[in-house]
Amino acid sequence: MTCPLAAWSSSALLTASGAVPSPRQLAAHRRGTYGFVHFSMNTFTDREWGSGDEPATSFNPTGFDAAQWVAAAKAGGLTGLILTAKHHDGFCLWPTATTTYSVSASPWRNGKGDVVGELAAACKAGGIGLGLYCSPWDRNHAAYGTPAYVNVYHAQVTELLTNYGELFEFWFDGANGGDGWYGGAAETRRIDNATYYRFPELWAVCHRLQPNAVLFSDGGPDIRWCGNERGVCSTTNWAKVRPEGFAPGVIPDFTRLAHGDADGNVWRGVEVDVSIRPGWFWHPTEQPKNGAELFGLWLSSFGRGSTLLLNLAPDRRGLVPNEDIAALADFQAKKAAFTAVDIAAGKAVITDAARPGHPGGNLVDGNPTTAWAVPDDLTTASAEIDFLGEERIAGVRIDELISLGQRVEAFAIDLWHGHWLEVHRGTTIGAQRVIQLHPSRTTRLRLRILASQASPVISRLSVFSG
Ligand code: FUL
Repeated sequence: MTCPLAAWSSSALLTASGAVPSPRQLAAHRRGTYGFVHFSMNTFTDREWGSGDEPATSFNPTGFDAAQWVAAAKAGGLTGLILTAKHHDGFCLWPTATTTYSVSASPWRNGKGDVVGELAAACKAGGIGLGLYCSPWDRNHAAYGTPAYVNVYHAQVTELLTNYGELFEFWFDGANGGDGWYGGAAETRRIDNATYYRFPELWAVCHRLQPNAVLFSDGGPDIRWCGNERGVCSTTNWAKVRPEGFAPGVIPDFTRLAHGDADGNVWRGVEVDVSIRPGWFWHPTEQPKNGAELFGLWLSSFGRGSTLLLNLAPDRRGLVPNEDIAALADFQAKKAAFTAVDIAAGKAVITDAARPGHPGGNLVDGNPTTAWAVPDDLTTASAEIDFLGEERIAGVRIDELISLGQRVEAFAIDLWHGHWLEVHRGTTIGAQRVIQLHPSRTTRLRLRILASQASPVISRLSVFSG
């Protein structure tokens, strides 16, 4: 005979399905929207990819102020900044022991400056995270292409991991154009992206020295690229992949990078990187995107389950230009206005099924660790909210409880207009799905899960009037 208590417990007990995020991957999802900073030699030479022969003396910001970058980031609601500590030209923004091609050879702060150090201190003071990017490709270094350079590169990354406090992310770029200055050789050097840099060995060092930092590259190992720099990720977005064959600069299938793999065996969420300006670096003739465009990019990246890495481009003073700060502030205002009023919060939720201990009310309790869940044998379900009066509806946010895996394959949103009218149909949900709807007035909203790899576990349903 089944003990009723045991039956209750086993049905209430929620277990993971498929690949799940590690603690640092979960933290990366929660970081949400954060910033990139491209500021280096190229800022002074009006280039995107420096050749590596630009004199170190060209780097000379007149008013560098890392606290101003942090204030700009915060105006845009960015939760951290990832700095190009070294871009492809090889110029190091910190006083490294590995090369003389660095801020130490520049006139800035009489050769005593450290951009990485000043930004680390400013991020800490401002309460936002710090991440770093150190380009594997180095168009300055004479030994580039030989095993000796790879030791130099590993030493550079190790310095950055060791000397600047806690990092939330380390960024591994996949670009390699072949030609460069290379200590004066000025030639084309080809390397095998998959093997040359000894990435697995370096990543083990990163994880040992900075266990909370996620490692980004085209294919991971912790978070992956979306496959474009336009700020748009795929509407079907699985945060899991089959990783074989991917490496920084090695992308066997762009579609799989964009969608992830529905049958992926490891967790690997998408990060969408896009610049506030046409280029990654500041150029005198370029202008930033406006707040509405940035809000659109937020919807097409974060809104599709990804994180958003929005690039800032400080100018030759070493400051984020005022027009960029205005755009960031407008972006933040638009985001805040859209999400300000959650008319679902605390409302009664009627579901067609719920597991004991995981009622529909968990969708609207404001607690990201509780969820509405249905019995194991169900892969479809619906939840309905009555607003107890007519409300303006302009958008919704749905979150899966991804600590237990990503499951939902198809969903729909219906509004009550005397009958149920389907106003949105989507595929994956993942960490979060934010959908802007054509604004309308209604009394009830229904979420239908139409297909799911395992019984759906949904932690949030917000309905925005904004
Ligand atoms: C690319 C680089 O080649 C660009 O210059 C930029 O740094 C971008 C974020 O990544 O691969």
